[in-house]
Amino acid sequence: MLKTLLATAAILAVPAMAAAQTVGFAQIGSESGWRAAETTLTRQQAEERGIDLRFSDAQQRQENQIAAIRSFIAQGVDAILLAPVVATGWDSVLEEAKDAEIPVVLLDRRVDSSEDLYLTAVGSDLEHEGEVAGQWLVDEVAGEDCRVVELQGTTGSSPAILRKSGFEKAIEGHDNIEIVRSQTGDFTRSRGKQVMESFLQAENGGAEICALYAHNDDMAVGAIQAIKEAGLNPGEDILVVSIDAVPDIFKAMAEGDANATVELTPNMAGPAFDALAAYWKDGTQPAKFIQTESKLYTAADDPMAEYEARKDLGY
Ligand code: GZL
Repeated sequence: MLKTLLATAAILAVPAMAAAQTVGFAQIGSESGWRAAETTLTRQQAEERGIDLRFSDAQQRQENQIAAIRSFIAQGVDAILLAPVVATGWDSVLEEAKDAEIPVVLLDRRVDSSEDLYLTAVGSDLEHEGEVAGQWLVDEVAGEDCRVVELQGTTGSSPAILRKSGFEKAIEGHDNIEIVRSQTGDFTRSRGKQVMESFLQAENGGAEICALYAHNDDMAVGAIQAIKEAGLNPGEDILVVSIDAVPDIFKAMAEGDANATVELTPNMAGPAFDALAAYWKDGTQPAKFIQTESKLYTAADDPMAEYEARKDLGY
C-alpha cells in the first residue's frame, strides 16, 4: 500500500512536460544572403528549443508584416518575433499585441515605437557598423583624395539610416573623402548592380570613383559585377567596403574584388529565445537592447577560411 502511495505521489510530483511554446516570426523577406541565413538559424534555434515556429515572409512589405502579426495574435501565440522592414508605423499593431499580452521581440532592425511596446530588441549597433566601415576607408586612403559612391539599404529602414550616419561620422573632418553619389539599392544584388551601373555612367565610366560603400554585401557583390562590366578592377580601381560578412564577400575578397566587410551575426534568434525562456518562466524582464558584435574583416584575414566557415550556414 505504502509503495503504491509513494509511486503515485512520485508520478504526481513530476511536472507535466511544458507544452511547446508557439512563436510567430514576422520575417522581412529573403532579399539578401544574410536574411536567408537569419531565417535558417531562427528555424534551427527554435527546433533545438522545441519551439513551434510559425513563419511569415513579407516580401519586404510592411503591410504584410502587420497582417502576419495580427494573424499570430488571433492564433494566440506565446510570443512574436519581428524583423521590422522599416522603422515607423508599428505603434498600432504593437499595442494590439500588448493588449493580447503577447510579448514581441524585435530582431535585427529597430522601430521608433515606445520601448514598452516590445520585450526586447536583439541586434547590432547599426551606426557603429557604418563607423567601422568609414574608419577602414579613412585608414586605407591615408589622406589621399577619395570620391565615394554609396549604395543605401532599404529606404526608411534603421540600418539604412544608421549605417549612413555612422559612415558620415567616421569621414567627418577628413575633407579628402567625399560621398559624391548615394542611392538605395534596397539591400538586393540586382538593384545594387543596376544602381552601380548608373553611378558609373554618371561618373565618366567610373574613372573618378575611388570607393564604393554598400550598406550590405549583397549590393556590393552586384556592384562588383557592374564594375567589371565597365572594364574596371573592383578592389583596386574602386575600393569596395560593405557590411554583413556573407560567404560571397569573402570569395570576392580572395579574388581581389572586395576589400573589407563588417560582420553582422545572423543568429539573433538565440539571444531572443533565451530572453523569452526567462520571461515565460518567471516574468523576467530582459534589457531593452541585446547587442550583437560587429567585427571588421579585410582581405588580410584569410578570406577563404572565412568563406568555408560560413558557406553552410544557410546564406
Ligand atoms: C541589417 C539587416 C540588413 C542586412 C541586409 O541589420 O537588417 O537587412 O544588412 C538585410 O543584408 O537585407
